[in-house]
Amino acid sequence: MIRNYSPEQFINNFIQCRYKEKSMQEEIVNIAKEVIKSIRLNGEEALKEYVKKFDGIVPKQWEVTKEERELAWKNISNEIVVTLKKAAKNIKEFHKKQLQQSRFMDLSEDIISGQLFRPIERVGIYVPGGTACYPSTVLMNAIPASLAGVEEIIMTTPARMGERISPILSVAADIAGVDKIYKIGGIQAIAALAYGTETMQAVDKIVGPGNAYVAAAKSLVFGDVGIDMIAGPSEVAIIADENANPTFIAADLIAQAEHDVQARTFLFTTSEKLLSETKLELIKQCECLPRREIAEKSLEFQSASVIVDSIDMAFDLVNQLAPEHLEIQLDQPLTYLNKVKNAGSVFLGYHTPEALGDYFAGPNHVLPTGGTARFSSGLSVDDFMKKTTFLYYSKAALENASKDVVTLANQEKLAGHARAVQVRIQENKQM
Ligand code: HSO
Ligand code: ZN
Repeated sequence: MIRNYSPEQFINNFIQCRYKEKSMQEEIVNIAKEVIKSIRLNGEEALKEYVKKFDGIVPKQWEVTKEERELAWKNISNEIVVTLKKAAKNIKEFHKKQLQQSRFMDLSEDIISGQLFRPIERVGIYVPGGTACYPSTVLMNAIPASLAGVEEIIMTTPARMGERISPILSVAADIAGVDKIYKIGGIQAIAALAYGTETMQAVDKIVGPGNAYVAAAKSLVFGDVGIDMIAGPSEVAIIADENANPTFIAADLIAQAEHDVQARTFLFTTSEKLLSETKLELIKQCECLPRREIAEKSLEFQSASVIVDSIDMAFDLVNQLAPEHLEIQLDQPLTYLNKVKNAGSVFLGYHTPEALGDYFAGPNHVLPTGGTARFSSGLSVDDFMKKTTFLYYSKAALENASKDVVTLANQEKLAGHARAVQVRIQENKQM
């Protein structure tokens, strides 16, 4: 069960060794390199070859047909449809407010400048099949893309027996505004999205989670296309004092731990009593958990509890950790928000479990992991937009700036740059 660390031990074991853990397995990277190169050079033929090799069966056609998408609606319960729609509505409402308008920075007679906001044209969303086949992931990735105005949203996911994709993923894709779904998984999917084939047009950016093979493939195609991030194991950190409820805390730690044996959970508390009660709760609640083995391994090997002298100290450690999720289970939780420097998403108070955000409330669940919240953010509408600056100078404004630009150009020994200004000034003078 979750082990105790002193603050110093915690820093040594969970923060300072952060970079060593991340190096990707060479073997996986080599396989990804080979598959990507082959699909990039030989398109469709190579794609079929690898799908056959890794999945056993090649689907009759890559794209899920309109009829198949319609049929999926009949294969899931009405209850789940209603719930998916409600979640989609909340996610849409939250993300709509992130939309930014193109804007002028300067708008005078002589100088005009500003920024254009434009959607990325084509986006690919990778959705894993297998056990981590989550409709919530479809909503969280596709809704911000659709709100940004992406022209074509393409989802790829592996097909069961080469033919059927999960009907719930298909319905979630319809609700979230996905244009096309392809029955391809793994490295092959990332390669086909990045470079296109005879039957598939390449995309400009690839988002979405995946296993180690997908992660390696995404990092290899990055640069030729954009990617969202390389997600590591999911994490939660909880800050609590003696007023918190150990049953709630244990439940939230387990909700994180059940994701994956590599998932990480952290509890920072000023109260020894709360910690020991939480440990008892963890044992009790794990007993009747379907994914008990996974959760127990995560709690045993990837997790930590730390007794802190003060809540300020807890925030200091959390800011160094930069967790994906942070729960503040304290009275008056809002008053602590300004202490948060590094975290993907924050959950405030006793009645805001992370699970609420994972599925339903509105904020995105695609978040920076492994300390990357120090410099990056969760998925948002911005990830599907580009910013282009623009500038206009009148003759008079250029004349005003000319001396300074020429000085800098000469200093950099770029006479052509200086001339590009001077020819215009001279022309002005002749007129
Ligand atoms: N906690 C995961 C998201 C998720 N949870 C999906 C359940 N389904 C990473 O934020
Ligand atoms: Zn989750």
